[in-house]
Amino acid sequence: MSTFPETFLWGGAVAANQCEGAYLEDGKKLSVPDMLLGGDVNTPRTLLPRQDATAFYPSHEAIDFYHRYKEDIALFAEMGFKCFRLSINWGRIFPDGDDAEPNEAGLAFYDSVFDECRKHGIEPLVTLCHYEIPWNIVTKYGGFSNRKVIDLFVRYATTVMERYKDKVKYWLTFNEINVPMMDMGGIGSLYGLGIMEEEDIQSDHRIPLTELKGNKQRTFEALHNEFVASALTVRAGHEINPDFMIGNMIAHMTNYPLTPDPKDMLACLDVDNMCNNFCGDVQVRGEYPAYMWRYFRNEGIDTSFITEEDKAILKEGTVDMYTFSYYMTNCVTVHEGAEMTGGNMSLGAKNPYLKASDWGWQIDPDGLRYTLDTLAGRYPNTPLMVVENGFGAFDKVEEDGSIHDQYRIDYFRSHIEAMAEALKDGVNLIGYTTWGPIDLVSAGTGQYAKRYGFIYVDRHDDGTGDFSRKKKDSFDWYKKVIASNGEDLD
Ligand code: P53
Repeated sequence: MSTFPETFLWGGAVAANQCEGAYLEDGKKLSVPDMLLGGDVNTPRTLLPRQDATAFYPSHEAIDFYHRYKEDIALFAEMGFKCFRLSINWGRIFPDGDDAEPNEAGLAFYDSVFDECRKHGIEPLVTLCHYEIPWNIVTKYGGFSNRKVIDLFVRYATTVMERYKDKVKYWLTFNEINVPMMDMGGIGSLYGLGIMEEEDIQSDHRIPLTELKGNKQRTFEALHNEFVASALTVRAGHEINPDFMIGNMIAHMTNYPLTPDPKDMLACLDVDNMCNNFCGDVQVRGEYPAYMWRYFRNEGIDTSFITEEDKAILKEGTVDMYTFSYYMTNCVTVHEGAEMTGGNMSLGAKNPYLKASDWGWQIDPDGLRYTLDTLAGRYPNTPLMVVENGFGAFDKVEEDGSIHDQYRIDYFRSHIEAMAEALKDGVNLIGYTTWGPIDLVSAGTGQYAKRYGFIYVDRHDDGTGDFSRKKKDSFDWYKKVIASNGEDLD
């Protein structure tokens, strides 16, 4: 008897902008990721608010999934995937975001992708917005800070939910909706909310994403508009098909107090509430939590944008499941002099008990059990799903073409063991999709070199490579894991 339920959704997850490429094909226009150049572990990605013909943009071709999805989905099927998480690229359906009619070529593309999944018995899990807001929405509307964008998003969401109502049952509204809470200024607001200050939009030079200007008031207003858009989408989705399971998606960066000092514990509570709990509480419980009202008062945020009508919408549009990404944990302390995590994102103090990836992300499988148990306690009636988890690493192709990624197998094994423990604790966990089952472009650094896949893609940061696919050692390993329903992890 397996610890994992018979119906457990094993699979993998990607985002359109990180794998499709074909950035201007069949009517698509520019979206946020198409403006970004690559960086690396120490160098932030940069943005020039116009296209630069001489630059290399990783999203423009990505891994060419747009033309190779049949081959790729067949490989996922060979591993035994029950579920494939992917996003619909908003800009394929409404290229400018505000077009009068949807783009039929874009709709037809996803028809074929979902048909291909169904052919192999794979259940699609669709993210409606994964960091790929049409660029026109950023420059013309100010992203989600403009209430008109709520309507534009809901129109897009209902268009695709209506079209694919018999092909897709599982939906997520916004990827990692809480990311603006971790990085108020640049990346979170631009990726997640499509907002950039006018001064940056007018810039004639390349801006490192870490230097984008931010505005707290505007960020909270935009985030609120996304909550409303998400709730309206949940409500509309249930009218389109009452069987839909519609979830939220949170980047869960679990924190520990660095020391047993109660002041560290309280600081940890504050960070957790702001970064991890706030958005989930709104989307699962349908209202702003008390600690946020206190925060808004302390910070002098004008909350008049949260209207009575919006509050009713949030209550009616609570999600059917809570999904999250889990990569690492961090520590919080009020004490000075603590060593911080390095890499392309410092998110807290270093944990002396944990090792980190080459990108500074601390590896913590026990933290996944802790996170699952904590979430189950917080939202006892809501099924949970881990929709991203994975290990970004440099891979080496041997002369005979093999790729021995034992480090990746070790990472997954320990995290799957942690999920089994959580299931024994009684957590209602319904599925697991690993991040990047096939190598793709990193969101944080724009690199190809930060590889996540069971499948290797021959494509490199200097633009070379022929896009051919190869199985890594982890491919057969994950296949065995799925075939044994999580029992055979050797
Ligand atoms: P990359 C930050 C921290 C944790 C997850 O990330 C994050 C981010 C934003 O970069 O994003 C999610 O590619 C995101 C994916 C992303 C994946 O994690 O920076 O949903 O789009 O690719 C991994 O290594």
